Amino acid sequence: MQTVYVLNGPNLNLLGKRQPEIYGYETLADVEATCREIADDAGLTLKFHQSNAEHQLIDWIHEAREDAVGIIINPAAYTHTSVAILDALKTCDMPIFEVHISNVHQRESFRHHSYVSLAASGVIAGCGTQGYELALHRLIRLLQA
Ligand code: CA2
Repeated sequence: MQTVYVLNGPNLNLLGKRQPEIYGYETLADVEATCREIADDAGLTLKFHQSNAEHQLIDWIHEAREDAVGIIINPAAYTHTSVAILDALKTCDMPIFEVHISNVHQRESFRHHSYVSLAASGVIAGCGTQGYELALHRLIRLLQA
């Protein structure tokens, strides 16, 4: 079975528990359950992870490089700071989708720039947690093409 990685960066473990006015009421476990349903229906294996540590996210990207057909990543604050995550993603020869729950372009100017976008096939922002589903559907479409 083909494997897809969904990776989540720092503080996203708090999803649904703090700042619902920005990030909504769904928890990361809810997001994982929805992604798993979509992946199961498409016959894909889903690896879903969250870490607050940059090196851990990079290690998972290296893993994905070896055994995945696509990556969906919400790098959270590392989006705006991490050349290391960008470099890791650039070694992956597969579709990569960057997801942001909030509309980063409507927020502080430091959130307007993304290093990760340089490696992304597509970017989804401001669609709430549904952004993960949209990215997964797009990835499935690409895999079936
Ligand atoms: O909108 C997004 O998905 C972000 O990637 C979320 C990051 C932020 O730094 C980016 O600029 C945009 C922050 C993730 C923090 O997640 C929390 C979730 C619930 C409560 C508190 C933080």
